[in-house]
This record gives sequence, structure tokens and C-alpha cells, in this order.
Amino acid sequence: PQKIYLKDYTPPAYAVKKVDLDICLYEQQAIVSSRLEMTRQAAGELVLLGRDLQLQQVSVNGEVLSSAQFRLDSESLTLIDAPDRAIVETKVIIKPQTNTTLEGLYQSGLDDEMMFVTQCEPEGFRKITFFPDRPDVLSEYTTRLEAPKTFKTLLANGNLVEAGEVGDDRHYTIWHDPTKKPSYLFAAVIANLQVLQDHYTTSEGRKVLLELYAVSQDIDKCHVAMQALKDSMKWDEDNYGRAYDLDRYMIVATSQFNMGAMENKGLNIFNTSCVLSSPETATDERSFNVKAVIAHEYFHNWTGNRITCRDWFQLCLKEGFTVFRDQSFSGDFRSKAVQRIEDVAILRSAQFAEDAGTLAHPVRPESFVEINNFYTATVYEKGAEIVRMLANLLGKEKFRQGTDEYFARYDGQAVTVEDFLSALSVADERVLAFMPWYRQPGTPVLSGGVQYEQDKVVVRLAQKTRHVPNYDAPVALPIPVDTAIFDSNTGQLLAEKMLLLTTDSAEFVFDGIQLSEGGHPVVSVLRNFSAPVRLEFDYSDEDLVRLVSFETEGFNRWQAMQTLVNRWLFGSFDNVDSIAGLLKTVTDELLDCDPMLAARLFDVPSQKELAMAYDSDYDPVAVKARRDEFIKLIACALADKTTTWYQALPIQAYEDTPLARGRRLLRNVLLDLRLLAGDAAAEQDVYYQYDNATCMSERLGAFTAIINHDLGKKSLYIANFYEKFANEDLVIDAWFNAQALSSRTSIDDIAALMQRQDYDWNTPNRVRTTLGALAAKPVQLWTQQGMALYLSAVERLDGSNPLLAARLLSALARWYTLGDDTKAMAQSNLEQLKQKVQSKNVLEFLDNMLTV
Ligand code: HT7
Ligand code: ZN
Repeated sequence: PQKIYLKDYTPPAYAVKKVDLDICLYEQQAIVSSRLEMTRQAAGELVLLGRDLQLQQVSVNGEVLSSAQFRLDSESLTLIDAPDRAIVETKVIIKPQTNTTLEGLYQSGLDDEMMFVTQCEPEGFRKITFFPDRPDVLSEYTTRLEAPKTFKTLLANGNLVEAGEVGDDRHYTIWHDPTKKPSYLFAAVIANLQVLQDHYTTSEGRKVLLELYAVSQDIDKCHVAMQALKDSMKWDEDNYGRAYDLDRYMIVATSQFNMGAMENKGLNIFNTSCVLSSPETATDERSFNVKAVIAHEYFHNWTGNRITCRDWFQLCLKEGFTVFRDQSFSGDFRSKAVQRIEDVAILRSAQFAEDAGTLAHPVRPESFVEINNFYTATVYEKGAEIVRMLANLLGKEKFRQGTDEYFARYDGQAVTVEDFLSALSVADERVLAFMPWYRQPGTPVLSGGVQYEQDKVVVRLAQKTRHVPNYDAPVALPIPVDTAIFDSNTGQLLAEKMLLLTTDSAEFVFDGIQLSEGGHPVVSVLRNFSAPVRLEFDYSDEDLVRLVSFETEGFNRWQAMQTLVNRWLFGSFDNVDSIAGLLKTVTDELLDCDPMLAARLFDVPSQKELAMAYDSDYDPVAVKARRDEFIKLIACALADKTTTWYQALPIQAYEDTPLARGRRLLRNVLLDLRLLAGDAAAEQDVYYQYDNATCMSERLGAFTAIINHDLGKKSLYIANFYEKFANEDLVIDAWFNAQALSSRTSIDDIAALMQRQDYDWNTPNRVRTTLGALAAKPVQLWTQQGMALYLSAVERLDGSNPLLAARLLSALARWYTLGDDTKAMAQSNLEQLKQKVQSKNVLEFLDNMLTV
């Protein structure tokens, strides 16, 4: 497959001022007619991209072209000797009914719930019509949709300008979007949906109609999303001075969708899992995620839509900035520490693994075969971390000055990462030094330690990044290190400072540190995880214990506990009682005021995260055994407290507040520990919690415990749960996932789940329930049987949904770190897969994965 390089970028030969699109849907196909007003703006041929389109006719300036006047291949239509000004009209037939790739226009759902939706980012528009389908071609769109009246909902971007009937029981709508946009933001929906409406008046006085569309049984689950949308609109005005710019904002929920959601201009399309929420059907975690995704897509209206990317190499420009914005938004609606803990956990488990493996790439990649393969944790999460470092470095006011400049300078344009930094640099020139963060793959390791003499404390820091093959030798990056000094005896905070390491190593001196009699300085570095690095700081075990007790910054308090747990797991610290003792004290302290943080302090790194510590000889069985042993020891050491705490958190009437969510999470953590410690009353408490649950967090917490601990009434509850929620696809997803995730569920059991007739291979949410679970169970995954099951699914999906197939495959990127025999088995399985697959998505990943 052909590789595309950033260095080869050239501007488009033709601009497209206006697009008129007409989509007529019939039972077996759709006919798409388009009219493009094109004008030459650079040298080159007039090339329109198109894939899986049956061309019926093409004309230029009113003249139908003969086959000698154009060249057509499987990817493009080239008009020979096209004039500098050309009205290009095409008519094509497409087959949305059989389009399983979920890109372009495709059918989602069956019968009453059948709908047709589009997904154009990054290159789906070319599956609808011929077009210069690249993000730097910005046009004004008018869209006509025509379909049988059974589809009463006909939506496209912008404002509704006309609606009417055309006979044959068919009707149409015409939409006009006044904002110029790239083709990847085009959207259309042909469906039969209910709508929830509301209004929001912007800070500029514009009254905006807000509409959330879903199938009728789901419409009452849209209220959380609606509130989140209004909160997001207000938040972007307050924090970035950005108001919404159209009279209408629509969101459509669809069940078959490859990712979370899509920010099409004025017409977002959402995976049902990221928009529907009700206490009975969505856990707190999912409900909170709904708010975050609504915010994310809304924030794209400015960071992505009004200012877009020049080319797909610049994807992090919109995604990194928008993730940073949605994380900040979420942090304003809950404990900031917990928000940071969760964001960092995702970064570490997904992005650090990527950076450490065969799929490592820079936040701004320099080449790709298939752009869909670059919607990665590196582009999104590490991209967000870079913006966070800049925001912290500049401080609130200067960062706002920089972003104001960015919006003013580039509104309506398609730009680059360099443009972004150049705008921010008006507030502070140091921003420009961050460019290497976008270019250099690999996670920097930050090491260091402390020396002190009288009132002078010296913090030594050094950085090192691995040399990723095929990239330049790594350079030193600017690393902001948020640092505090505490007194070891009194716990008093003595100094706080943001250090900036810009060289391979440096010393930072704190003068005038007044220590208590016999006390020493306890230095806490990388507070709030101020840079996306791996920290190897020379803390003593005793100082980590102290930091768990008196660090005032919640993230580093949690981190100190994590470091102790890691040290135990890797054998350099053996005092489990001291960890249990800390958990006792902090849980007593936080039980009433911050139960969410208390719950988080029980976190033990996942098996996948622990695997990161090995570059060779990784033994999943040993890692799991050690982890299980630790959790069991903790459960037993706390057995006298867990029941008391659990009883102090009785089920109460449902509330959606941070406190109530924290209580529910902690209760589930405690339930698990009690069962593990063999608490005789726990089993009845689990059944009670399930039977009397006021919401899905309580019910699923109990259900998971029943399955994980193989409780006596397990089959009864598996049946009960299914029956209760048989009509709720997302809850049934949770039912599949809870079973597949349990270490007691064998590979055969997972295979059996995947044989069920309600296991729908065309619905990515359902597919991920089992395969995502298998990927999270390395002990099963890295066996011949586990890999055979996993890779046969990848092979199957390679034909129907290559994007999903490749994403699933990427979970295996660190196969080469396994012990010799297992590694050989993994390699031979991957090599066999290579002989059987065809999509460039899967082939690109396989090629990279097998190059070690
Ligand atoms: N900008 C979107 C990324 C995206 C996508 C979404 C749904 C289906 C396929 C997709 N390909 C790329 C989502 C976002 O980051 O907001
Ligand atoms: Zn996004």
C-alpha cells in the first residue's frame, strides 16, 4: 500500500466554492447528484476522489463528458484538460444498505429502528460522491434529501430552508449551511426518530434551537445529554469566549457507529453509548462519559470546525486541543484530582503502551498508509497533554490571550500545528520550544532525586527518551515539573514551584527552606502530572508513606500510593501492612467528604499496565498471580473495616452528584474486597444490593461481583439481568462485557458468547464487549486458543469493517515482549493473519507490528 508523507503536502489545485448535493434514497440504493463550483487556484489536474461509487454521468459547464474526457479508477475521477472555472456535475449510485464499513452513507439498525446516517471523517465523503475530499477544501453546502415518507426525519447540516412532498409517498428537505466547511464535516440522516427540544441563548444573543434525536424508546434517555450540551455552550463562552454560530444544533443517536461521536457542523452523530443515559440503564461512569463526549463534540465547533486542519497529519491540532478542553470542562464538574487521576490512567494504559511498542508514532505523524489508523491515544491524549503543559506554563490569563489570538487569526481557515504555536507565542515565546513534543515519539523518562544542607534544597532532574527506530535521535524536551516541598515531621507545605527542565539534566535550588527540628524535606515532584513522562524519582518508601498522608495535591497523593503499590508488586517494598494502614486512615478521613478519591486510592494497576514494565520475558501468569496476591492481602488486612465502611454507605434514593457517585463507587470497591476476604455476610449483601438497586451503578456493581466471585446464585442473576434489560442494547452490552471480563470466564465461554444470535458482528459496541475483555485478560489472550479466537475475529472484520478490525488488532502491539515460547506462538499467529487479510488498515498495522 502507498505511504503518504507530510513533507509532500501541496495545496489543492481547485477550490470548491459551492456544493449542491442531492441524495435520493430508494429501497436498494441511493442516487447522489452533485454540483460543484470549482475554480483553479494552483497548478495540477482536476481530480475528484471517489470510492465504491457507480458513476452514471459527469458534465462540465453543462456539457456531458464522453469517456475520452475523463479517467476513472477505483479511487478517483480525473477530468482531462478541465477549464479553470468549472461547474462539475456528477450522478452516482451508492449502496448504503450493504455498506458495513460504517463510513460514507450507511444503514444502521433494522425494522422500526432502521436509519441511514453518514460518517465522513476522515475520508468517508468520497464514498458518497466524487469530491476533492481533503480538509483544506472549504465550501458552502446546500443539501437536498429525498426518501420514502416512512423516514420522517431528514436532516443535514445548517438551516432547514424547504420541505415538501414529491409523490410516490416520498418527501424531501433542503438544508443550507452558511459556514464554509471541509467535506469531512458533512452529515445527513434519513430516519424515523423522536426529538427532544430545548433552547439556548448565546452570550451574543442568538437563540439556538437544540435538538436531540433518538428512536422512540430512547428519547427519554436524552436529558443528561441535553443538560450537558447547555453546560458546554456556557462553559465555552465563559472560558474561551467562544459562542455558537448557527441557529440550530442537532445531535442524532445511532446504534451502529465505529467510535464515540462525530462533530459534523450543526449535526453531530453519536454512538448511542455516548449520548443515552438514565439512572436505570447507565452506570455513573457512562453517564459522566456522556457529558464529556457531548462537550468534546461541541467544543470542536471552534477547535476543528471553524478552524480546521490543513491536512490529516495535523489531526492533533483539533483533537489534542479539544480533549484538553473537554478534560478541563469535566474537571469543573467534579473533583479535579479525580478527573486528573482518570485522565492519567487512560494516558498511561493506552498511550504509554503505544509509545513503548511497535506502533509508536509522533503526536503529529510524518507518514501513514491509512489515516484511520492514526486516531490514536498518542494523537488524542498525548496531544492533550502538550496543550495542558502549554496552558500551565502560560497561566490562565496568558493562555487565554494566546487562544484568543488563535481564534482571531485563523477563523475560517485550515491550519497547522506550527500556526497554533505561533498564535500562542504572542503570549509567551517559550511556547515555540514545545514543537519537538509534536515530532518526537517515545515517552520521556524523568529521573531525579534530592539533596539538602541546612536551608538549601537541591532537586536534580534528568530526562531520557528511547530512540524509536526510523526517527531522528531524541532531543531534550521542555518538561514542566510542578514541585512542592513538605516538612517530614509536621507535614507543613514549605515551598511550591513549577520547574522547567529544558536540557538533559539540571539542578534546581530552593533556598530558605525552614525545616522543623530533626525534620527533612519531602519533595513531591510532577504534581498534578504536569508532563506526560515516566517518573523514576528517588523517593524513600517512608517519604511516599508521608506523601499519602499529607500531600495537599490530590493527584500526587494518589500517585504516592500507586508508587508504593508498584514497589510491592515488583518486590522492592514488602510492607503490605503499611499500605493497608494508610488505606484505613485515608478511607476514614475521606469516607464522608470525598468517597470518590477514597475509592481511587484502592486502585491497583491493571494487568495491561503492569505488562508495560517488561520489554522482554513478560510472563502474564506471574504478573496476574502477584497482583491477585496483593489484592487478597489487602482485603484480608482490612477485613475488620470493609464491612463497617460498606454499612456506612447504605443505598439511598438516586442522586447524580459527585458525592453520591463517589459513595456508589466506593461501595462497589468494598463489596469486592469483602467477598475476597471471605466475609460471610457479603454474599447476602451482594444479592440485596442487586435486588434493591436504585440505579445501574449499584446493579452492575453487584452483578459483576456475583460473576467475578462465582456466587451460588450466579446463573439465576445472569438470567434475571438479561430478562430485565432484554430491550436495552447498551445494558445487554454490559451483560456481555461483565461475563467476558471475569477471570473465571474461559476462552470457550467467551467464544460461546460470541456464537449467540444476539452477538451482532455489525455493531461495534457489541463486538468490543467480548474482544475488549479478552484483550484486558493477558493470561487468556496470550495463549494459542486466545489468539486464535481474537485473530479470527480480526480476520472476519477485515472484510466487513476494517477500521474496527485494525483498532482491535492494535491491542496486540507488544506481543514481542512475551517470554520466548509465547512470543514465537504470537508471531506465527500474526504472520498467518497477514496471509489472510486485505484491508490497508490491518496490513499497515501488521507490517509495523511485525517489524521489531
Ligand atoms: N472527530 C471524530 C473522529 C472520527 C470518527 C468518529 C466516528 C466514526 C469514525 C470516526 N473517524 C474519526 C471524533 C472525535 O474525535 O470527536
Ligand atoms: Zn474529537
